[in-house]
Amino acid sequence: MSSYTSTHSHHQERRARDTSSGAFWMVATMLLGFLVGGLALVSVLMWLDARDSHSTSAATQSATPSMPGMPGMAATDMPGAATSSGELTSFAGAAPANADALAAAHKPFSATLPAAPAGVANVNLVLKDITVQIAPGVKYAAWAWAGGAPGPVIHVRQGQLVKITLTNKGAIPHSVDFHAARVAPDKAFGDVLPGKSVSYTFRANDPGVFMYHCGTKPVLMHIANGMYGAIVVEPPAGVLPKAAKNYVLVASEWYLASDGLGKPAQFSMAKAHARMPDWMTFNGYAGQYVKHPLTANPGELVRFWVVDAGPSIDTDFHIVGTILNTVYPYADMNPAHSLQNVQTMTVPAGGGGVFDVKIDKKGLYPFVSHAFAAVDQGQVGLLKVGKVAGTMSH
Ligand SMILES: [Cu+2]
Repeated sequence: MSSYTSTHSHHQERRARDTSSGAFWMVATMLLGFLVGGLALVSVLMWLDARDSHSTSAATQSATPSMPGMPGMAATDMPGAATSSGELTSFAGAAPANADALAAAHKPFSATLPAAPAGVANVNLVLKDITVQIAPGVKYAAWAWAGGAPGPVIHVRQGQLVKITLTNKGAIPHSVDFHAARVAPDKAFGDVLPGKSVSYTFRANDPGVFMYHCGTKPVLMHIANGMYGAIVVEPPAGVLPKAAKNYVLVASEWYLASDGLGKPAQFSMAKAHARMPDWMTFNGYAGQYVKHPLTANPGELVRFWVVDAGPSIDTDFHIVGTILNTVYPYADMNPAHSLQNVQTMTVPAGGGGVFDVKIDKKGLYPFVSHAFAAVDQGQVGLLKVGKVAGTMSH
C-alpha cells in the first residue's frame, strides 16, 4: 500500500570542514566535553541553544569540531590513533561547522501514527541500499528501506489481516521478521534474493507496538544497518482511553567505521560487538525532534508507541518534567496490567512500550532514553506543550 511508503528524505550536504588552528579547537573541544559530561542533558540542550544564538562564540566553534571525537573523549580517539591494545575509535559527536543549519534543514521523520487502513492491510516494503543521514552532516551507507531507516510505520487494528509483500532491491539476500506475527518463521521469514518479492499474511491478534526487522544473518549487521521498523496493532475502540496525539518512536544505535562526514560511514562489527555506538537515535536521526519538536496541547492525552530496534541496547524512556501517567509495560496493552505514575520505563531491545502522558503546564519537555550516554549520542527530543515563546525550534 502506497500510504506506507515513507517520504523520509535525507539531504546530501557537502561537508564544510574547519581548516583553522587544530590545536586550539582540540583543547576547546575537550573543555566542552567536560562541560557536557558534567552537566548532562541541561548542557546538551544549552549547547544546542548556544549553537543557535552565539554562532561566533568559542563554545559554538568547539561544539562543531572538525575532527571526530565525542566531547569528553581523549584526543587518542582521533582516526588512526587506535592503539594496538584493541581500543576502538569513537566518532560520536562528529559534526561539520554548519551542523546547526543542517539540523534545521533536516526534514524530520514523521512520528505521527498514520491512519489504519480498512479491510486487509496491504503492506508493501521495499528494501534498498541507501545512504542516510543519521545526524547533522553524518552519512551512513545503510541497508534499509526505500524511504531510509526506520522503515515505514505500519498501523493496523487488532484482529486485522496483514499481508506483507517484501521486495528486495538490495544487493544481497534479506528478509522480514514481524514480531507481531505468530507464523512459522522458516516459512514466512525466509531470505528473499535480490530482485525478488515474497508475500505472507498474518492476523494481528496481539495488540501493542512491535518491531519488524530483517532476520538474515548476520542479524546484528542487518539490523544495525537500518533494516527495522514499527507496527502498531491498536486494540478495539474503548479498550484504551482515546489519545489526542499518537506518536511512534523507533530507537536504535549506529556503529560507524568512520566519521561519515565525507564518505558515508560503513558498519563496524567490532563496535557493534562491543556495544559502543557512535550515535543513538529516535526515528533514525540524532536529536531531530529537538530542532523540530513534537507538539501537544496542555491537558490532552499524548500516547507514545515506542519500539527499541536496538540492535543491542535498551531504551529507558523518560520525559523530563513530568511522570508517565500510564505505562503499558513491554506493550502489553491489557489495561489491568498497566502501571500508573512511573518516572522511567525500560523498552528492551527487540521490544516495545506504550506510554500515556497528560501535561497541564505548557513548556518544552525533553523525552529521552535516561541511560544518559544515549542522550549525548542523540536519543533526545522535545515535546512542546502549548504555545511556548522562545523555543529552540526553527
Ligand atoms: Cu537484511
